[in-house]
Amino acid sequence: MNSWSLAIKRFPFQRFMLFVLKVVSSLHGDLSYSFAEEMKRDFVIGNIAKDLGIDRGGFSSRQARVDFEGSRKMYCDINISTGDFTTMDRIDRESLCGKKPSCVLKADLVLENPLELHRVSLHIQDINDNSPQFKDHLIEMEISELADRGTRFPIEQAHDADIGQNAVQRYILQKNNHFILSVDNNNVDLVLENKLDREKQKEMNLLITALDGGSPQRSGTVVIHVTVLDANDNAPVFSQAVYKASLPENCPLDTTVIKVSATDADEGVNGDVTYDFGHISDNDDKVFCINPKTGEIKVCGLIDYEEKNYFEMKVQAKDGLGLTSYAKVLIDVIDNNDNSPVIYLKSLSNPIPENVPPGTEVGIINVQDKDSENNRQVRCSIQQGVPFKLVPSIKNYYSLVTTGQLDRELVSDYNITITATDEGSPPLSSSKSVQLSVADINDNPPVFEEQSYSAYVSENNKPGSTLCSVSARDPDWRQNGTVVYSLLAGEVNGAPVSSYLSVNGDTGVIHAVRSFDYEQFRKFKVHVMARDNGSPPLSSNVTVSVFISDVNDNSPQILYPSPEGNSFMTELVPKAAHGGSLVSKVIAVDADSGQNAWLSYQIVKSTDPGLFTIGVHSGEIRTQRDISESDSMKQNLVVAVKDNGQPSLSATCSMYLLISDNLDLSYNESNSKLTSYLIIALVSVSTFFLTFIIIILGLRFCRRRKPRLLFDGAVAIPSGYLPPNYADVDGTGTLRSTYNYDTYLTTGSRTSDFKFLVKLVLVLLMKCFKNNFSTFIATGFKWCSLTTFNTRHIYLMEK
Ligand SMILES: *[C@@H]1O[C@H](CO)[C@@H](O)[C@H](O)[C@H]1NC(C)=O
Ligand SMILES: *[C@@H]1O[C@H](CO)[C@@H](O)[C@H](O)[C@H]1NC(C)=O
Ligand SMILES: *[C@@H]1O[C@H](CO)[C@@H](O)[C@H](O)[C@H]1NC(C)=O
Ligand SMILES: *[C@@H]1O[C@H](CO)[C@@H](O)[C@H](O)[C@H]1NC(C)=O
Ligand SMILES: CC(=O)N[C@H]1CO[C@H](CO)[C@@H](O)[C@@H]1O
Repeated sequence: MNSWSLAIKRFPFQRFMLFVLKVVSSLHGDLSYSFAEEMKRDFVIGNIAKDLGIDRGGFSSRQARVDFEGSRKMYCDINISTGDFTTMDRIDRESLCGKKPSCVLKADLVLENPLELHRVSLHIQDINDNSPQFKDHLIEMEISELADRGTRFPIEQAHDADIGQNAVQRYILQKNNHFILSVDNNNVDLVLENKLDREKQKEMNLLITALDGGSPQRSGTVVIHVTVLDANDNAPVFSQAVYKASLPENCPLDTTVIKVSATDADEGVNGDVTYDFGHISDNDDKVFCINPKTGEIKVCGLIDYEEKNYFEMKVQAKDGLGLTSYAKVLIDVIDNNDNSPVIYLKSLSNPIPENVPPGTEVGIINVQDKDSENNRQVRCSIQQGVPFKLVPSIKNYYSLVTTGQLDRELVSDYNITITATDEGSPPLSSSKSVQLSVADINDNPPVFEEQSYSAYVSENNKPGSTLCSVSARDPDWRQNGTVVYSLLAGEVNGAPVSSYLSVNGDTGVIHAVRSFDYEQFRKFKVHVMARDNGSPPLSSNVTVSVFISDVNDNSPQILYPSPEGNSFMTELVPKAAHGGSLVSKVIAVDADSGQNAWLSYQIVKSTDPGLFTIGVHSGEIRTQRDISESDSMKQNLVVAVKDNGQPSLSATCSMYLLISDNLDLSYNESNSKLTSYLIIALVSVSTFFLTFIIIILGLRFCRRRKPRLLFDGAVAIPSGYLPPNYADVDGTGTLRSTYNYDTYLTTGSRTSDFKFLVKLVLVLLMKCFKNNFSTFIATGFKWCSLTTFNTRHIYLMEK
């Protein structure tokens, strides 16, 4: 009863009922027992003795035993003493029968004494003692991300040793995004419902649970590890659609401009991005390089803002299998002040006439700078100290204009340095030299080097001799400055100047055309003109004064006594004359002047050398001692008159002296006759001339105040008294101050002015009539000399 209660305890009620039914059915004939597998040892299946209706004592005596057919293994045994049929070991249905739906163990119950044989069937019932089981716990599976929807991936089924309801009944797939499970007959498939994307999820674990129908239910799981295989389904993607960079020009090679980068979601070769330029012009290609691996864009060539200030390029990113994408790279080049301004001379009036008014435009200058912005702002200037300036004109044009009057004669060439400086930092500058010459205008007349010229020439010069030279300068250019000299027309003493002088037109040398005679005129003036060859010509003139200097070319001329030396000229000397008495006088003149006319008198020969002397300069002959009885009545003197010239010239005359007792003026009949004629003539003429002279003197004195006449006494002696060649050339000329010009003239006595006047009148007469009336003159003088002379000097001084 214990075993029943045990059985009741171990098995659910239904089983128990089934068990009971089986036992009951075996009551008739063979014994049949049914019990669950996995009962533990000594589980009492039933009491055979009881079922066979044999008492317990009888049972043991009959040697009851159990034989299992064909098997050496004893699954069950009989307690002889009790008749209980018990399990000898645990019975596993699955190992005995596998998947067979019914599992029956057959045994023979043998009783001896009498031998009795009973068949015993042991029905072993399945219990859910096995879980569904997959072959592996983890299934690795690789699926391309390109796999289409609906693709099936078979999974090996789970195995459950149990049978029937206890075997695998269904499968459950853990919830996921991509797969569902399809169980169809004996196939379990994973079906791809949503496409895979490696880039989103590159692997996943799917848990499949297999469930049996037992109670309690048992399950088994498997994990399917799905690795999503990459397909090159992603193009590289740039981090920016447009890359912008700026770059100073002239930057060194290998400067990194910018780095582009693209990523590719793919893996391995599919994700290996290489960079290159997309479409790019050949020129830009030389300027930039791209590192295919890193995407760094570097400078490989010369960046010149002036050539190109903006680059636009495409860069390409390509993965291993050739998917590409593009981005733009914009590079701004920043200007550097690397270009100096350039100065162009657009036009230049060269040469410029010197008479252009200030403000005249002479040139146009254009300045260019290839840089930009401030770097191309250019300021222009020219150096100080030139009469030019730059006037900004439109845009970057400048006019070069004059600021003042130009004068070729001062500055004929200008080097104008134009400097252009831009406003970059540091600023660059350049300069250009413009050479400008000033063209001549005939704006300067010739100018003589001296205000006036004087030429000194000795008289009796040779015709053609050089007197002097004039020279004028004209600073103008070429013919405008070429000076030609000429004489201005004029007259000298009534003759044209050209008959006196000539001037060499080229050299300005003045030649005498003829020989001059000091005694004729002492000086004259001519005007020389210097004229240039310009058109119209300019000229100026200068005065050339020619001074003729005296040469001792005139011998003294003895007026008294007459050089002929006839007896008429005999002087009477009273015997009573004391020593020192004036006896006579030698009168001589010299047409020269100055020293050349300074006369000295000398007695070179005399009858009685001790008796007479002569005043060296006065020419007065005086007795040296009282005349004595012994002296000869007739005395002859030879007087030499010398001038002071170098060499000196001289003349001689003889004087006859007669010493007489009474000095009566007894004349020959003819003499007295002549004397009376003379007296009549003198009286009448002198009256007339006195008036005339007074009138002339008055006129001259008033009009010119020259010559000044110095006189003492009542009588004026005009220069007209002198021989004609003593006269001034024009009566007004000037003499050199050193040229002391005086005339020594010995005249009559202090007391007989009238007589002197008469003598003068005689000379005047002679001059007037130009009559060589020598006898007349001689007689006149003779008459005059009869009176006693006192020495009187008349100085005729002219300034
Ligand atoms: C101008 O420059 C040239 C050469 O550059 C030189 O020969 C000439 O003498 C200069 N002239 C002046 C006026 O400076
Ligand atoms: C001389 O001056 C004139 C104007 O007065 C000018 O036309 C001419 O060209 C000048 N001659 C020379 C050689 O410079
Ligand atoms: C000579 O020059 C002066 C001034 O220098 C001038 O007054 C005069 O008219 C000129 N004479 C001639 C003939 O040119
Ligand atoms: C008068 O003159 C003549 C000759 O001229 C002369 O021979 C004569 O002696 C003179 N008589 C007197 C008195 O001098
Ligand atoms: C051999 C054997 O197991 N005998 C047993 C039979 O039953 C009695 C009573 O329960 C036992 O005492 C024996 O040992």
